[in-house]
Amino acid sequence: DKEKIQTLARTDKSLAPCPETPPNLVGPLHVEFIDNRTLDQVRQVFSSSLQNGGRYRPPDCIAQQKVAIIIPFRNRHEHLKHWVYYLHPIFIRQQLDYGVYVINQDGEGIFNRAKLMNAGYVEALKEYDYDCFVFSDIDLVPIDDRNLYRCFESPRHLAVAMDKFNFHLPYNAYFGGVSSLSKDQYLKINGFPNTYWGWGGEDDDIYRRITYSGMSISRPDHVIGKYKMIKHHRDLHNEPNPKNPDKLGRTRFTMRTDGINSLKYKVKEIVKDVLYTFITVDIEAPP
Ligand code: BGN
Repeated sequence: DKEKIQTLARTDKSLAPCPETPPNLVGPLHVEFIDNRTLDQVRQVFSSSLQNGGRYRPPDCIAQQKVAIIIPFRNRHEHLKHWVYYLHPIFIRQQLDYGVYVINQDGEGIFNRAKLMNAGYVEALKEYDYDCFVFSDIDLVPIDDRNLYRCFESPRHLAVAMDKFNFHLPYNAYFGGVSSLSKDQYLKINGFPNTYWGWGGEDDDIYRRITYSGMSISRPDHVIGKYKMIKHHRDLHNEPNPKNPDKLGRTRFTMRTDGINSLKYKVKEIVKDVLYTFITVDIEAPP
């Protein structure tokens, strides 16, 4: 069957590495979040090209990197259908060996984006030997497929030109939206903080972890790094947290004890859709 053939192909030494620059990229994309798109339609489109759980690898070459795409999530199915519709074809053209992991926060407690991303890192590694992790918000769709969803010499910030910020960085140290870190880079910063409940600051904390660990960040240019954000109202239970700015002032002292080495959560359910692996986790959120 299909799985067996692909396993054979992988061990076949005659299969060459994929080229450094994927040959089938098209550049700028037309992206429109139309109302009548449905998840079922999108499933139909990709059912023959993806393996269950939102997995794919190029059939004719060995991918440059094994990439886990991690999406922190709660109550955003309206966005998920657009995200998978646009992102899967991009990943396929980029010749990634990849899997999409939607990390769903269980319950109605306060949201915690960075802790969900830590849980996604652990869960993805239980499944496959990923060497690169792309962390993406569910509402951000790149509008140029030359923006490669892989890892680089330095941790990478991919969402550099979002429409909501007028296609500019809101500030130079901005690291929000979409980013990528290799396994080594992620471990070097002790992963992400688990203690930023509610909106704001966790991405700035991650940026500081990177610089305090002696690394810098890389970015695509402003033409390739353009993004469209799906418009939405602020979520329930994700208010800006007034404690977070102070917390950020202590990152240097807390980052060695608050991170992947102190992560605690429970898996409630894992559902394999053709488009993604949907993992519901209990992260012990305060009410
Ligand atoms: C910043 C937030 C980021 C957010 C960007 C863009 C904080 C920390 C307080 C100093 N930082 O202000 O988390 O991604 O805006 O919206 O709130």
